[in-house]
Amino acid sequence: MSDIEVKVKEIMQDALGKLESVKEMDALNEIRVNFLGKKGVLTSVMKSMKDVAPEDRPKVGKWVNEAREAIESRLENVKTVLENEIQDRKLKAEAIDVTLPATEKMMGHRHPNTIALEEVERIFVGMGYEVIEGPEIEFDEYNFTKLNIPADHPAKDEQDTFYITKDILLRTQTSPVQARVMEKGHLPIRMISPGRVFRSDEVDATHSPSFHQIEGLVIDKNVTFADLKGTLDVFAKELFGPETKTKFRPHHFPFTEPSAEVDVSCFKCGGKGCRFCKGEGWIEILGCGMVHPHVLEMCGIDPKEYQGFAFGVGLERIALLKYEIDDMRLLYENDIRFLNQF
Ligand code: 2NM
Repeated sequence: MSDIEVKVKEIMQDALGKLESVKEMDALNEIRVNFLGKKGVLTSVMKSMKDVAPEDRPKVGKWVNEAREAIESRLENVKTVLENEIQDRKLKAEAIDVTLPATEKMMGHRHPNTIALEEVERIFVGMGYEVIEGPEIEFDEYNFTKLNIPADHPAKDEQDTFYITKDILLRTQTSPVQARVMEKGHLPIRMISPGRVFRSDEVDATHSPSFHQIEGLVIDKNVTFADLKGTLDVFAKELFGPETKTKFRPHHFPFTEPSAEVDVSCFKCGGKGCRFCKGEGWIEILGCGMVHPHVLEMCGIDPKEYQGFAFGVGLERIALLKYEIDDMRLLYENDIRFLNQF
């Protein structure tokens, strides 16, 4: 064997030997560069070709190429093995133990107001009512004037109402929505309007400057107080149970004539009197009446042809009663431990 052939064989053995013990990709690349790179040992043999006799050059070229191919092929094999090892290690490190208990998800809960509202909506939608919402910021005209509330009415006092300008305010009731619907003139009307209302009240167990109302309105030909009584009686029985009785007490509202407040028999004691109804046997739940002819006129409806009844319930009041909550402030804290109970 010629010196040069021995040298090429040695280089090859050296490279293959080093490849046997390679453990990392970096070391593998180092071997590639050292043996096959531009300044590598095998390349330097090729570069020294000028010192080889011309007739020997093809042979030397062949040896070098064979050595290169052997090293390259071994390099590729080792590379595949290393890549598989790296992949295995990665998979092991990222393995998920599916038998571990799952992390608990935080679940929200419907607010008692929402539960009560959906219940009230279900009852009235079942009787053919539409649910119609309107703006929380209103004109004085819709909130008061069109509802027959005179300039000297206590509700209009700056102490009781949040005014934005002289003519614009935060609505104190949802009846302005009904004034707007009446004005549109599509009759008959059967609607409830739920929503947020505002009054300049001090916060305590039964008051909040922002609360919710559901007001109802029916306008048609030949509507009487008997329709109002029948409707609200059905409502009370649906909401508080079939044994519930209703009692209509005369009252005054500017927008209805005659007007009444409605009590329901206590659903805890059945009317005998208990702690819940403060010994009364009755619990007040809403106000109502026949829509005042002047209100109809101001909203463009002829009171000789059409009549109607209206009512208003406090949503919080219903929620507090139905779920036996004794402090309204609990409804505004949104503590999930409280909300989860309903
Ligand atoms: C109540 C009590 C009595 C009422 C009146 C009207 C309207 F727009 F027709 F005039 N809507 N709601 C009304 C009547 C509201 O709340 C205690």
